[in-house]
Amino acid sequence: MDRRVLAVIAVAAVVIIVIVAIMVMQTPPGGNGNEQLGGNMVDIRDFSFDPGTLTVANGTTVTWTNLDSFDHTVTFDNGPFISSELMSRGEMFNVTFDRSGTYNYHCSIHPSMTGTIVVE
Ligand SMILES: [Cu+2]
Repeated sequence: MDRRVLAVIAVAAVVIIVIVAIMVMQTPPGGNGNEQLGGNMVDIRDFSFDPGTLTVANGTTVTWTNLDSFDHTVTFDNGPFISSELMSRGEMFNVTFDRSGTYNYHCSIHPSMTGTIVVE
């Protein structure tokens, strides 16, 4: 009886260790995914795109969020991807990048606001 209990405890311990190991491996180094390679979020704030250049894997959906009190757009300089409508504060815009390349974009209201998505 005691040995069966010990066996159950041992199996449970192994399962927990495996789960923790998987969680640790899936956590990107550095924590906050916003500003590092591999993130997929661009904040729009203070009349700029942050990060200004975002590198993503092919197939990634990138989300822009307007944190400014002013309207902005995400408008591609050229290329196959659709541009956003006017984005008010708090609005989000998604684009799924399904082909490799470097895509420059800007805000159609404030052309000095520019950003780049690099799709690997
Ligand atoms: Cu703007």
